[in-house]
Amino acid sequence: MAQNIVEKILAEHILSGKAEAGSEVTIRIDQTLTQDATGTMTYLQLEAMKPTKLATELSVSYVDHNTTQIGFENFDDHKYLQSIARKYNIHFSRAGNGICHQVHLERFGAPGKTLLGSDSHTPTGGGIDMFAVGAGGLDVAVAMARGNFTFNYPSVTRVLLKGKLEPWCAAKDVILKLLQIMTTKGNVGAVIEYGGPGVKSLSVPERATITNMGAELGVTTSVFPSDENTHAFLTAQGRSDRYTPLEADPQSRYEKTIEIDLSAIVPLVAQPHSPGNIARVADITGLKVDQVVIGSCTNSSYHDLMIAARMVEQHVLHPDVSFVVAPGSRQVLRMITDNGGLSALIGAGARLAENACGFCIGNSMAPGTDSVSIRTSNRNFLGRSGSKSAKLYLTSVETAVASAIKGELYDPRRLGLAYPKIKQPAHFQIDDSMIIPPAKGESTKKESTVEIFRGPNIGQPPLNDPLPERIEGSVTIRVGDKITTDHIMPAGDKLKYRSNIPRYAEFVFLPLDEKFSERAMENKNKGVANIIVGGLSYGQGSSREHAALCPMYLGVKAVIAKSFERIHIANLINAGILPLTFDHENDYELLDQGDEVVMENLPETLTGAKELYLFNRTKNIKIRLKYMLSHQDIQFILAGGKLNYLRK
Ligand code: MIC
Ligand code: SF4
Repeated sequence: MAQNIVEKILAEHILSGKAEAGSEVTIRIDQTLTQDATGTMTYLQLEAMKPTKLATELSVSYVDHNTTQIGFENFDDHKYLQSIARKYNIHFSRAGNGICHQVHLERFGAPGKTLLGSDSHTPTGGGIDMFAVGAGGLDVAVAMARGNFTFNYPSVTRVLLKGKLEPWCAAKDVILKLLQIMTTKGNVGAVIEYGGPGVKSLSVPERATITNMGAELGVTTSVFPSDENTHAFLTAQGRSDRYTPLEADPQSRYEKTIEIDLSAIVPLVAQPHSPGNIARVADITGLKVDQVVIGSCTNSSYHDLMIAARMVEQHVLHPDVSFVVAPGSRQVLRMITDNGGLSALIGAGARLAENACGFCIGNSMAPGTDSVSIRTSNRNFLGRSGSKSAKLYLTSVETAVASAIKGELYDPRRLGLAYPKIKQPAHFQIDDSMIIPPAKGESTKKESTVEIFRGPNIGQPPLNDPLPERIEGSVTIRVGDKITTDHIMPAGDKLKYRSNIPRYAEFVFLPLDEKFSERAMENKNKGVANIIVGGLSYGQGSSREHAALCPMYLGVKAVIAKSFERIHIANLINAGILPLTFDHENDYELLDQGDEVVMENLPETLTGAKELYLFNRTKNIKIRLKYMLSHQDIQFILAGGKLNYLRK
């Protein structure tokens, strides 16, 4: 039978379950990646599983998020990660080598492979035809220890690309267009497969910009075919041996098809405070700009940086704009250094930021009060930049630089410049000296002699209690639709507490309610369970399992929402927190902050697939709830989380 690309890759990797949309399957994972902000907890959980050997073909630990190093915490954590990498035969990409997704694409990504990463933008790897999925740290630890990952077999949406982009219109505008069509909610369980004649006009880094922001659609991942452009990219990276062609068979089937004519794409912008709030750049006039930032895993490739360099070569930047450039990797930085691109940028007044996440996660370059920041990154959630009143607009590099030149959000087509032609180099500059490979022979030793470095910031992975008979508690907070993990567990200057759950838990829901953590702790100390009530698409955004672990630490026992996003619901289950939905969405209105509630006979109800009710004592009403949990999920919840279950 004709197969699409997703079906082909999954057929090669499926270990158990039915290849049917929505049914639970377990697949073999070839590669994993972690980054430092989720990595410390991932490896603490890996250690707790006591594996003797890793089950993956390749695992890489990157340091790219927490590189600001104010205080001792980050550096200590990096040392912990480096010692763990040595112990478990993991490649270690040192601080300074670049953003995990960019470096992985350059140095490790390979068509047809599966990749599980403890970062929601792991699907960047789909640009090189990997089935690359973001997950919580514990799931990545399990993939390293056991070589597999369990998820719902996806439904495949085809995005058929026709035509070719016009000058000044970029890959970023294509994904912003798709965000306009599909929005950021309601896409859980889908995978996007790109196809059609337009694919050939896009290079691997351009494809990676598109698959990167599939994360914002909420899809499981996105993939491009592997073709001559994939071959050219791998060859230029000195890795042509990793090339295998992979295309969809003619007549293969898709759940649905969306057609995009690339030649009709125009510069677009995601306005505050959602990547799905799309408008045409040309339709927004007179928006004064205070800051422009080029970078992040979405737009920090050699191609992106060179577009910026060529544009500013021909112009002086607007004096009211602070212009920041953060290359994606050491490879990109060295290449633009050697070819004069960097000099052009600095000559124009660019501030060079580290080739790391930095500004994107809000731990540097925070914009000022009420200011407007144009960024090439992927998320513009309220407060994410580190400045609550700032307004973040997400655009292509072309639009961002045009805006830096003009001092206002500006359609690059109006600059009247010749569009810079940036050719993919025949050979990228290859220098892997900042990637420490696994020590030869370490894996064959029975007892590793590697000593693990643990600074005072490194805690223990928190554990939940087994699910009780009844949950008696209070609605500690009720939040609205599209609550992101940045709302639940802010990053920015708090990021350094990622390895220290009790400390980090002090900031749960900080952007929404400064008193939440205190209230939850008080309840916990009185033996009252905390219940969170959420709206649609609860837990959008990042893969950070801290958005489940910290609430769990504070005694949150259940989250009742209108709907959940994929990674976050998995993280809640892993933490032993019950994720529940309303039978009638309007019942959301029947639960207010402070209401006293009770749920009874929980283990029996879940294992017997019985109806679940919550009794709201304050309002004296019974509310019917739903749970979409697999047999396996229920086992994890009964045990008080996946780690408890696995250790038993
Ligand atoms: C993000 O972009 O929000 C992050 C920081 O990369 C997160 C991971 C994290 O919170 O550490 C992600 O996207 O998963
Ligand atoms: Fe880093 Fe930003 Fe990409 Fe997250 S989205 S991995 S913080 S660059």
